[in-house]
Amino acid sequence: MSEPQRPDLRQAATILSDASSITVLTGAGVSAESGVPTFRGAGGLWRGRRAAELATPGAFERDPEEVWAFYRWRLELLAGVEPNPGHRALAELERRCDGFWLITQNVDGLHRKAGSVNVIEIHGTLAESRCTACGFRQPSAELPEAGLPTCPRCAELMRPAVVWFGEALPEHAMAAAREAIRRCEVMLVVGTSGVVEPAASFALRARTGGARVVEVNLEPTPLSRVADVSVLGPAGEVLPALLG
Ligand code: BV8
Ligand code: ZN
Repeated sequence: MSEPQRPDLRQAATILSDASSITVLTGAGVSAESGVPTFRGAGGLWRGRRAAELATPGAFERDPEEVWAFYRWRLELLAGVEPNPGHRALAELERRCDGFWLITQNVDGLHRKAGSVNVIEIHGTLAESRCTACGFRQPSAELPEAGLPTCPRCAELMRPAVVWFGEALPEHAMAAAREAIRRCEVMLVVGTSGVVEPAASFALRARTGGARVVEVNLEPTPLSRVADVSVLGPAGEVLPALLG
């Protein structure tokens, strides 16, 4: 991916290098090259079920064993993955930029693992689990290998510390995200299908506030028409190229 041939890359790189405050929004696509299946791509299936069917309070209510089997599968998968050049490029961008916020829909923890600091995990994190009754939190790695994990404090059922469909996003994360959207001169949207709300509206909100929008994705998305420039290509190649 050499920069001079691609006018879209050059335009995107100029927009980013001129900005003193940048907010990034990432989705599952930024972790795809690390081997983490995306939600809506082919890999988004588990035992024939879509992630969105399992990532709901109803599914957990009906069949906590199945939902825990799904999350244990994802936790095992995450144990073996590393950040890719896309994650590392975003950590480098943060070091170069005065104002920088990284809002992620991902729950895989790979941005922090790559060195990103100002990370807003709006959909929570798989790295932690919490009690359904008393709110006790513990690292997911400390959960028993099998069976339904119960709270060490009150013995009620533990759940992954992620936001399920139909659940409100954590207020502190939403407040931080709103602030990051309000203050950015540029929003860089990477690897999201732009389907899941409220994150899907963040780019439009940034643009309405006067920010430029740059998108990086393998294919056009509903956010492409909001973007000043949409660079098509894998994040692991495009993001390092954007930093030049
Ligand atoms: C809320 C954590 C309100 C869990 C996730 C109808 C019925 C029910 C609900 C709704 C409804 N209509 C709207 C809603 C609201 C719902 C929603 O938006 N649903 C959608 C599906 C229509 N939203 C919610 O429920 C949210 N809560 O609205 O609450 C409320 C308010 C007050 C009180 C009560 C309630 C909660 C949403 C959070 C759900 N949790 N994850 C877990 O991980 O298990 S969302 C899940 O989807 C992941 O977090 C994921 O990140 C997110 C978005 O998906 P993407 O990241 O975009 O991934 P996807 O696979 O879709 O796309 C990947 C993209 O990458 C593609 O574009 C692909 O081209 C690209 N790509 C692939 N490879 C690469 C690449 N790009 C670059 N390089 C590559 N190599
Ligand atoms: Zn408890």
